[in-house]
Amino acid sequence: MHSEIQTKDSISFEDFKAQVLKDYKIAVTSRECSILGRREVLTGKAKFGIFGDGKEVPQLAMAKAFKNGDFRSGYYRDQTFMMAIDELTIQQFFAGLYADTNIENEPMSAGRQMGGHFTTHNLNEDGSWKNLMKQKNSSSDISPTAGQMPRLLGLAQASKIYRNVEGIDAEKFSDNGNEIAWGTIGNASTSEGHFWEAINAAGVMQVPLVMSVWDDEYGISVHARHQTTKESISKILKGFQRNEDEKGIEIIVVNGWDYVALVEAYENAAKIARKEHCPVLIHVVELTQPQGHSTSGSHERYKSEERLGWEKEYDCNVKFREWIIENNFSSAEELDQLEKEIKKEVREGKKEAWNNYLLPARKKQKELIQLLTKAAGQSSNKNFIIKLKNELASSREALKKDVISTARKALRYLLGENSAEKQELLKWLEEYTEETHEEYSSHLYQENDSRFREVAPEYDPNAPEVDARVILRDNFDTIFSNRPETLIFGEDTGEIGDVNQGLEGLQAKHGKLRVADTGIREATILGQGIGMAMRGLRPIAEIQYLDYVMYALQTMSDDLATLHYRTKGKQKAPLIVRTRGHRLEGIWHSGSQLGGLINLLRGMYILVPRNMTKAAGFYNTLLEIDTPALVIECLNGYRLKEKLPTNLGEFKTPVGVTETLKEGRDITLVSYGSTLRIVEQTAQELEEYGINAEVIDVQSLLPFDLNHDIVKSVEKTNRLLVIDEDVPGGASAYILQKVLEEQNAYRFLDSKPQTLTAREHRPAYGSDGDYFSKPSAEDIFEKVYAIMHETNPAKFPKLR
Ligand SMILES: Cc1ncc(C[n+]2csc(CCOP(=O)(O)OP(=O)(O)O)c2C)c(N)n1
Ligand SMILES: [Mg+2]
Repeated sequence: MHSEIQTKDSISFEDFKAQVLKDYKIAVTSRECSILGRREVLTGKAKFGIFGDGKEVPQLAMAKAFKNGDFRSGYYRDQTFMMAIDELTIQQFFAGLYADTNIENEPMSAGRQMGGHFTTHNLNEDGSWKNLMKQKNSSSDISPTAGQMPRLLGLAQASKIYRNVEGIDAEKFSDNGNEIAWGTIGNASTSEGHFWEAINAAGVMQVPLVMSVWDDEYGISVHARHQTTKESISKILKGFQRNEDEKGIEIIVVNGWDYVALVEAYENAAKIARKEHCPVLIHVVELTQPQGHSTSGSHERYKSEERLGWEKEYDCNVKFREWIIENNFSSAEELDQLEKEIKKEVREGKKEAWNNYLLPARKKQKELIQLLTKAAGQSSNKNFIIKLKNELASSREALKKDVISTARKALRYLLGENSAEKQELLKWLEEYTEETHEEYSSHLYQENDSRFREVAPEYDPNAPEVDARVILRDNFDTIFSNRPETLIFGEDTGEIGDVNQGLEGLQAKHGKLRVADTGIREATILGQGIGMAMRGLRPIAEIQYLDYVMYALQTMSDDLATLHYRTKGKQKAPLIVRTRGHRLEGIWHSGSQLGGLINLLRGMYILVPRNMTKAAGFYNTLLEIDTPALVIECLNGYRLKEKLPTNLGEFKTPVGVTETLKEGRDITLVSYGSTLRIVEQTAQELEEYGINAEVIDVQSLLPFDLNHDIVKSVEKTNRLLVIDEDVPGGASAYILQKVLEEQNAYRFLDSKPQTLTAREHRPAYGSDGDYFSKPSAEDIFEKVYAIMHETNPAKFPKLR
């Protein structure tokens, strides 16, 4: 349905008319989808509906200015735009509502996200990039309001990098940085910090971003007077407006029902952003919600009669229709006829989507009915199984869960029996379970990424011992020299070369765009990384300290960690997040909250190297693969001495592989990061008391010990203690779960498996605060000793 920008001036009346009518058709089709969509929810066929009704006309204008290579980062109101760029059909719209898991039917997320979360397919089947310059691109939406803002900044920044950095292979991603990142957001969501952070950063960075605010005066039931100072985002952003002397952002205000003004506004905005790389905000006012916010409630509860009346009159589709008739592009009768045809088309598309959705379960239902009939024939519980079968057969619109749950219940009636029919049923159930795993649980990580092998660091015979930060610095230098698509940015990252000098001198060598300082704004630092990674660059986003990852956590958890999963492998953001933590002091600088992170960041790797050679090896590995990762360097390790390897940029630390640092017979001590050094030291002290401990460095919390090496150690020592500086029940409990439940280490244990962690509260400040908050060498010694005492009190008499 898409049409390129062509306005009245440049084309004939007939052509213009055809374009207008085509647009009207999209607007009406989209509206009809919203109306029928709501009905599908109210009748129970779909779970939830949130639609783009009342926002159709501005999205047509945005689609006209949107070119191949451009990116959208928006929210759930944008169905009309997606239709206008030819990336959403009627059937696909409804397949999204029903959560059809077939990606051919439901390309937005294969049923993994609710309807209204839009995406385009940017990767080939094997995970490699498509040519993004040959298509229109939409980054995959997420539900948290303003969650799209950090990523938008990075999508725009990529154009700046492609325009200004030499030597990057841009063929699939950019034509001299002419691409725009188009943001959309609701008026109320501009109250979120993410919005302000991104707008300020865009003004500072001067990146080609066009931000549309769809303003319908409400955020669900809450009116603008509770949301926005002066009830107008464009009014209060006035200080950002660029002028002749100062850079800033361009601000345009336009009525959402005025087709001509909208087309002009979007054309104008696109020109400014593409050419000048100046961010533009378009405040689209006077929009409506013909059906209210979503299917969860009705807006009659909170809008006045007067407002509801106004919304009817200023409905953008109604106004568009009036304008078409006034200008003689069509008559009321012709439009009536067109609308009638569209209604029919949408009804039919909806029906087809529903049938397609039911088809796979229906096929399985039939198969199971046959299997149950056969199994019942051989069973002493025949009647019960037939009853189950009949119940399933009577369901006219059975879901997959109905079918599979019937099969699982039937197995209970076949307990103790061993017929060939039962075996057939079991096999069917196993295969079907595997299929559903693929439908609902695949693509959390990029397959094969964890299979990367180690490349050991190499050393000259007289390799110098250097401050460990030098290894990082020289390794980064090699990376930036060899790979023009890599870049690093964060607070104090550029000019001074990070707070620990791991990038010393690299800005001067590789340029201000590639080794860059940013403002203090962790969420959008992360977003810069996500957006640029989605456009083929290899960014490293630096968060100054692990404690401040919390500001970026929403973006990491909701956006980055879910991207590959929620698009079923159709989009990726191979971003490295670099930070430093562990073993500092006090509530705000202890850098130890690993339990929280491993729970919230499934979909990313979390790597905890014990020294800088290991850390540098992780960066070298991660640049070869696509899974996003968080690398936590040891804050107290930068000035410790390590030998400088010769194969910088090449040696690799594998993910998901532990390392045994000390062999032992009596007990397995498992730890990671800075705490590990204390564990190693204590293990030596234990030797003096006849306790021979094995020490294992986890190195990689996600993925965790893929070779199951820890259980091999426990098999030998029969005792297990996990030590870290997180809270009790945090990362140490995760490690225990993995080792006991997945690796079945319980079989080999002669003593209770235990954890030794920090106290439950946040760590107190100062050397004493640290000693009394986190596990000390004495704590570790005494804990291990107590375990050995319990085993052999005669050999290890009570210590205290
Ligand atoms: C972080 C977060 N808080 C709350 C919600 C629930 N929620 C969904 S939409 C919405 C209102 C958004 O209003 P607005 O930004 O004006 O967009 P509109 O729906 O009006 O187009 C809210 C509160 C959410 N999705 N995310
Ligand atoms: Mg709103």
